Amino acid sequence: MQFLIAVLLSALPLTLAHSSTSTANPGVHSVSVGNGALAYSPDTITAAVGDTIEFHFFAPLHSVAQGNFSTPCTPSPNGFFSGDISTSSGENVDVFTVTVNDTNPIWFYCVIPTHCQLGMSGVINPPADNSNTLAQYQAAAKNVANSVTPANVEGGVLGPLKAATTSSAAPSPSSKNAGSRTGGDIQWVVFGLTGALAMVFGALII
Ligand SMILES: *[C@@H]1O[C@H](CO)[C@@H](O)[C@H](O)[C@H]1NC(C)=O
Ligand SMILES: *[C@@H]1O[C@H](CO)[C@@H](O)[C@H](O)[C@H]1NC(C)=O
Ligand SMILES: [Cu+2]
Repeated sequence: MQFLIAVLLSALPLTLAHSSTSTANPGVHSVSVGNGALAYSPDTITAAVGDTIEFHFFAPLHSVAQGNFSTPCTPSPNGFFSGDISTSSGENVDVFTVTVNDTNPIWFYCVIPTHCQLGMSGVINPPADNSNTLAQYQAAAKNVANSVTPANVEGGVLGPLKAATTSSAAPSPSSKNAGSRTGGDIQWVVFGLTGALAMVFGALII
């Protein structure tokens, strides 16, 4: 019995610590990138601090980079960048997830040549007073000769979304690392819970 309690107590902190990141689900905003058009859908997102934006990439080749309003199709220093995401058909398994840290406007564009000029851009939390608008950004983008690609993939997490029901699935080999990774948390929670339950049943049988 002491052993059983020890097992349960040891599993508990693991479960609590990880459930706060895996199941606490502040606003998650899903954005389609180039799904049948040179556009983000939606292209305007209102997000709270702590919310996450999930960029879902479609064929054939798109990206998302953070930029300044005043310099369309050009990255902002230390802004996020997904890298160029090449997809043979449909939707890529990799999703680029960015966390919103404040409510300042965040402008973003696709770095693939001509895409930003043709209107592939968007904004998170546009100014409430309409001092800067996405329409203005897109109009100015038409006059930009060449889009600029950021030097590094950074500022977000690139990889397949984890489904809570596929705890035994091995991580996809195509999964790439863009700074940090949150994958695997759910597996450990399920593993811990399964182990604890097995101990309980084992103890009952004995
Ligand atoms: C973008 O804006 C930031 C902050 O206002 C500024 O420091 C930076 O120089 C700007 N970058 C470009 C390329 O305009
Ligand atoms: C929020 O902060 C994280 C951690 O520093 C960073 O990776 C991410 O790019 C930031 N989000 C934005 C929109 O700048
Ligand atoms: Cu694009």
